[in-house]
Amino acid sequence: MLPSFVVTGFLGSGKTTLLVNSAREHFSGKRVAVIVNELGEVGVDGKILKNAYSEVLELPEGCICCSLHAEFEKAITEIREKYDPEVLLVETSGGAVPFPVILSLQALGCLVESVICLVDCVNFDRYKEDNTAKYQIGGSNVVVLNKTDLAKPEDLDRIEKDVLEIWKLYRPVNTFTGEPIYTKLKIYRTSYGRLPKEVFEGVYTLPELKALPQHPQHSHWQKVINLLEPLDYEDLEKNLKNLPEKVIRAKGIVRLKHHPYPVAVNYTFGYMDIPIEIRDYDGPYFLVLIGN
Ligand SMILES: Nc1nc2c(ncn2[C@@H]2O[C@H](COP(=O)(O)OP(=O)(O)O)[C@@H](O)[C@H]2O)c(=O)[nH]1
Ligand SMILES: [Mg+2]
Repeated sequence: MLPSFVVTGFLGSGKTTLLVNSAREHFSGKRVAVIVNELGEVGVDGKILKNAYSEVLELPEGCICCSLHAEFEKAITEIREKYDPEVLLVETSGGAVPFPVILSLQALGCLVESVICLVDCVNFDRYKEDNTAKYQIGGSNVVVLNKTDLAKPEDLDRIEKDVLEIWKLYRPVNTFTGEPIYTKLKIYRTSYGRLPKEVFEGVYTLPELKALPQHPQHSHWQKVINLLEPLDYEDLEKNLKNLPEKVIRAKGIVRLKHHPYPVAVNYTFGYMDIPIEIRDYDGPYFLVLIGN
């Protein structure tokens, strides 16, 4: 059976960062394939992941837990036939819940080693009431309290308590007996998703799910802005900061004035990160806005 890991978590919580920073290092020397599903017409994460992994399959537009269900299963089969990976990593979109993804993987003969849910400790209080976020926590058996470098230490204990409560309420249960199917949750605290190797050594293998548990309604939208001209960095920052609050996330690949290379832009809940250079990019320039 092909060992696989599902990385889930709310928009901007650090899923791609974890895959680039930590998983890659722990799997060095192994054939690793990555399937990434993003909200957004053109994949930004796919391009960042391709810098780190040789075999990356992108499923843009739509969501692997509902509209792209069949495409996701096709992608698993395709990537296995083409590449014969030793490990499969799946990054779900920030708007997806993990159960249907787990079911598809298990149905196609993958051993789901763990479902890792990233929690954005800086923005948790803003999104913790979101139904999708609750099912993401409930559907995981490893939770990573991420962005601890920016969070207040006193908030971390409270967030951990909240997460555990959500997990107990939203984890899948046996439909007949009502008994929880997952009995253990491991919680880590990290910055930039730097997890210890043990997480990737199959110590948290999930039991098999037999049926699809409840599934929340999705309510995310996205808008793509195509950019024809290079942008002024200060203007870009100012415009992103002035976006309406319903825009949770913005990302894209842009050209900046006075800068030689295209850069990937990342904005989450009012905060813009330092852009990352993508030197060999020659595709279109765009920003995707994602909101509730
Ligand atoms: N300060 C800080 N920033 C982080 C951390 N983890 C991720 N980020 C940043 O948060 C933004 C969103 O991360 P990304 O991995 O793209 O999130 P995803 O949408 O869940 O895949 C990026 O700009 C990351 O550099 C962290 O632990 N600390
Ligand atoms: Mg991502």
